[in-house]
Amino acid sequence: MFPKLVTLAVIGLMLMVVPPALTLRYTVHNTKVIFFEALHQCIKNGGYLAAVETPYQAEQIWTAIKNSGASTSQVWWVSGTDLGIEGSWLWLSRNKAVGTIRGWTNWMDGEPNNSNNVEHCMSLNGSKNGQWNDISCEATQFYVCEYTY
Ligand SMILES: [Ca+2]
Ligand SMILES: [Ca+2]
Repeated sequence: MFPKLVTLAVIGLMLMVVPPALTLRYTVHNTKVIFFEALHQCIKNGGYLAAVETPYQAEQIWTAIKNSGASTSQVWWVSGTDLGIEGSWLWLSRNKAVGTIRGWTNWMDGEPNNSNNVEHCMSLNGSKNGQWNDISCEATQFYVCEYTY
């Protein structure tokens, strides 16, 4: 009886802490577009430009990128931006601040650096296993969409 209670407690705890985004699926688009075109294309496809809220999601997305066969020297857009308020990062696909879940972020060392005061969109760096870098929203890069089933 006691182990059953523990199991139930663990399942209950998992339901509380595991984000609903576990049920997301991803598509990797190896076509270069600016950030807002990526946002647009994902919506047109019935999804959204991806958010990376947890290490699990980061791993899922990185796996999808590797499976896409693209060179990992490339860069992929995800939906983080600080375009509205410099230094204040949001996921456009979540209406939530970056780092909302347990403060987790995945920036590369020294990033975000808002280089030349023009870097307001988040990209995954293929040469850094998908760690994040802020770059110009006008750069043309690949992108990752997410979909709820
Ligand atoms: Ca910025
Ligand atoms: Ca940067």
